[in-house]
Amino acid sequence: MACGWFLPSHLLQLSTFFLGAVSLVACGNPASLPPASMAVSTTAASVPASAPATNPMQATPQIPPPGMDNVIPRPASEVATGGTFRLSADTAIHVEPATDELKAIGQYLAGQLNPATGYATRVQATSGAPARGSISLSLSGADPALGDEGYELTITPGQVRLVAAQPAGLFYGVQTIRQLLPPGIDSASVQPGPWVMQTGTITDAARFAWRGAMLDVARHFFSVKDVTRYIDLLAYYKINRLHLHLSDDQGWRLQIKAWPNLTASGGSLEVGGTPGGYYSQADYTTIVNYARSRYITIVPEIDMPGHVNAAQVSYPELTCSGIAPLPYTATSSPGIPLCVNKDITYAFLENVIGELAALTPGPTIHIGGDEVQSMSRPDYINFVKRVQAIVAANGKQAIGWEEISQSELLPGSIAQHWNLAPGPYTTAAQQAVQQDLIQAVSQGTKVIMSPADKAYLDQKYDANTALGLTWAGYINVETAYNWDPATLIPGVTEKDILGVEAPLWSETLKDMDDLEYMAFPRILGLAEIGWTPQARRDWNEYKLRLAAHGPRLEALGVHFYASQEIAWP
Ligand code: TNX
Repeated sequence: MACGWFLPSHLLQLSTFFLGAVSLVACGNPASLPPASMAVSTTAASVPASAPATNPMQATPQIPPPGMDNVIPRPASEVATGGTFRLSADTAIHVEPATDELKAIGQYLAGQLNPATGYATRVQATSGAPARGSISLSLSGADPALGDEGYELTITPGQVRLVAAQPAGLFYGVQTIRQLLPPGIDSASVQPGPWVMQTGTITDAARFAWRGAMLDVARHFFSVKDVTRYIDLLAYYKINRLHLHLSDDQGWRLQIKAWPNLTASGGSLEVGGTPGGYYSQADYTTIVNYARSRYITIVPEIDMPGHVNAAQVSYPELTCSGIAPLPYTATSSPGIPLCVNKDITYAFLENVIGELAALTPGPTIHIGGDEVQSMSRPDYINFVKRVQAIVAANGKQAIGWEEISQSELLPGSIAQHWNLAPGPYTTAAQQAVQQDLIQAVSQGTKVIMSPADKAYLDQKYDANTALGLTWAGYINVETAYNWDPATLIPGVTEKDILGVEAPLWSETLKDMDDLEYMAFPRILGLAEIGWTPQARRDWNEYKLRLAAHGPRLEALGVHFYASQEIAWP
């Protein structure tokens, strides 16, 4: 690529979005509200599962009953045996062995069931056969082929028995148990039941090890409470990575003790000029630990060498001129990168990455690397090399957006594909980046697939979506579901792919309702792409399972987009 820096189409489009919004507001038009007919926001208490809302305009669809065929992501295999198991006030959850970790998984399950059942289901240590009517979670006798995340669930009229080789497998099996119960189980208040499950056996394991979501907390800040709610919802669909985009032009969101202005000054605003916010190191640790209790690894990103205006506002010495830029609260990018030839830049990065690595138990640190304007290719390549070395010196692996594959990558470094899939709309510069990606893959680099025209949750569903952008095209529920990561880029095949990730950029998303509206239901499709064998995925079949999940999302109070592609009950 002859210095292939391009002005990304999303940057051009963002300015248009906000100019449009400003002029509409000036006319008194509530342009930022989603159309009422599309927003589904109900509290758990207002929609009892036994009395789902009906729309007389829609034909009654064929909805599979809660059962073996009702799980998202679809399990690798299931066999129904035609009977039923009934959860009762006498049901106990047995764990074996009774380690703290298994007791915590048992307690988590009890915590998911008790609000809706009204029972006081408790966790017991087991030695010997668990009592009739119980749910048992066990690590003994598991087939090692179940791997790190797989499980086997056997339901008979007398017992629910979940076995896995590792605790994570039990946690994912617990999500399946929740989904095999009627949708009212997800309510925060007592529901009528009965709490019946179909009998049979599910043997299940993940297709990909990396099943991720990304949240941009830099363009708009999201509180610890918001992030932990998102974590809970992601866990329900067996997602196991949450990538936090912690810094960008508009805000720096993580306290760094050696460079306090980053948050004092760089964290104070967000897009639109409203007050921003940041996570103290204690807040960040709260998020990390909460995620860990849901078997989700936090992947922190500090974007560099571009998208750094907030850092440069806080510390002008990070620019080549030494002059502080103005705070940036629009949605494009001022495009001034870190000064790659100054020593202080690397002193800064050693401190930032050092503190971040010490706070992060997960193995990976995301170094951004995207959309760098006004820097030569040799400078960029050299910068990526130096930053990879800093990450490695702190005992971590580096991940970067796919542009980093222009540089020589260390073994263990990971590239995240995001540009449009190759095709008629791919620019020459994007194609050049993809050639570099294919080259890196041929030398052993692993890839996370986040193609913008399929996996980007900030893109509008269709022309009627009030929130979001369109630079990568409209992404309806079908488009978000109907693709296979292993056949998207010639030269990047199943063995090269660590997994998938759905980024949620927040230029246009101000709060949790906005976030949920764009993420749900598309993130369920991404979760299934990451988990389910490709041969078990079919849009026409998935549509029915997704429809049956509508009442679950309602019971959870999720402000999802009730797309007309789906025949919701
Ligand atoms: C591109 S994807 C970006 C982000 C924007 C996003 C908006 C990537 C690596 N960079 O800075 O927020 O598009 O869709």
